[in-house]
Amino acid sequence: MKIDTVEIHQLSMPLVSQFETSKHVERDRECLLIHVEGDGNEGWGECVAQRVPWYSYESIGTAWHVLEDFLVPAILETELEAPSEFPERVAGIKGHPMAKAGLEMAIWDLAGQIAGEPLAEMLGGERTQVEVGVSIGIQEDVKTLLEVVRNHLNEGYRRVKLKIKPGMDLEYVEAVREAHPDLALQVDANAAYDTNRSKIFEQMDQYELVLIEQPYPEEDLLAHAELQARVSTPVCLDESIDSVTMARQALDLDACRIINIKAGRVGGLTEAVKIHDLCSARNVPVWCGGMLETGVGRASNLALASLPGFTLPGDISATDRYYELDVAKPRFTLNSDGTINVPTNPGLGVDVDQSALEHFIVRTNQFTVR
Ligand code: SMG
Ligand code: MG
Repeated sequence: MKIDTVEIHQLSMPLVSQFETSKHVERDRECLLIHVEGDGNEGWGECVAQRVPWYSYESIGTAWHVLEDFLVPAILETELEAPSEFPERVAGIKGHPMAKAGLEMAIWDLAGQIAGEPLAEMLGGERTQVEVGVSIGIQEDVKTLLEVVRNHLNEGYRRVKLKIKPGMDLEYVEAVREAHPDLALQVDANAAYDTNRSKIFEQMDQYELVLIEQPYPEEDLLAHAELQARVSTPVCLDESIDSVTMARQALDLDACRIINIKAGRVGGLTEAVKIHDLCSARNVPVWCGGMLETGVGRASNLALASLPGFTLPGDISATDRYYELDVAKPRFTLNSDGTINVPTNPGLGVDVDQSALEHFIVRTNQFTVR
């Protein structure tokens, strides 16, 4: 496979409703879509870096720079046998996993188009539908949260994740648990707590949560291990796990008993599958995280979540949870059993709608082999 043209589009898309985490409020989703052409075919990828680097150090600006100056030149000049060769090809460029993952996704899509094979199959996926859940941003008060939860349950979601932050945690969790005693419920702190506040998580143990996601800063595996030793609810790591090496260390330390896998956070689908394989070998459940993806990234998440080790519902909601107008077609809808179908067409299995795309483009750059 030889890639002769790469285009990077920066998009800004309005969200149906704002999404508030412990660190940031998102009103418009901004991301990069990457288009590659080669061997008479095309592929699309989504880079999940956000405008503001609150989740990790990457931003749209850093991703644009690293793609333009390093990653795109590295692949325009070479021949790739398979998408899984991409990580080693760019291993000399340190860090920037989201930038790498966006380009790698486009290469996977291209390879799938060339081979006529859906991405799920290429990755070793087995399911045709995956269980999904909804992630709910921090709400102004408990009453509003209960309404939002109720609405999502009425839409058919069967697993709910609540974003929490210090001061907006226990009371919220308690209220939702009281209203829905059997609901699969979990929380995500996005690293907002320090270890002085660990009591909160001990108190949460009584609410039988599926997991507690990333309570402490990502660098602090030991703090997570200390917490895991004191609570029976599984600790799940998100931000801390940026590679299969970190996953192995976290599991060896018993810093978590569940891992949230996001291809964007770990440098791409190739590394994501390695983490899946490691966890499967150790009987550690994994699930697919989300970054408010457009239909392009959503298609990739569904393919990844079809692998057998993804035994917990992913943060992969239906398109209308976030977007009135999306760049990809068809839209993803929720089945009555709380699942979403894994795309079956070649590659990502979605088409990018040019007119929708043009609607959201902020800037574009094109790179071609001369
Ligand atoms: O895609 O439904 C989604 C969002 C899921 O909560 C979600 N993601 O830390 O897991 C996480 C957050 C990070 C992104 S918030 C903009
Ligand atoms: Mg998270």
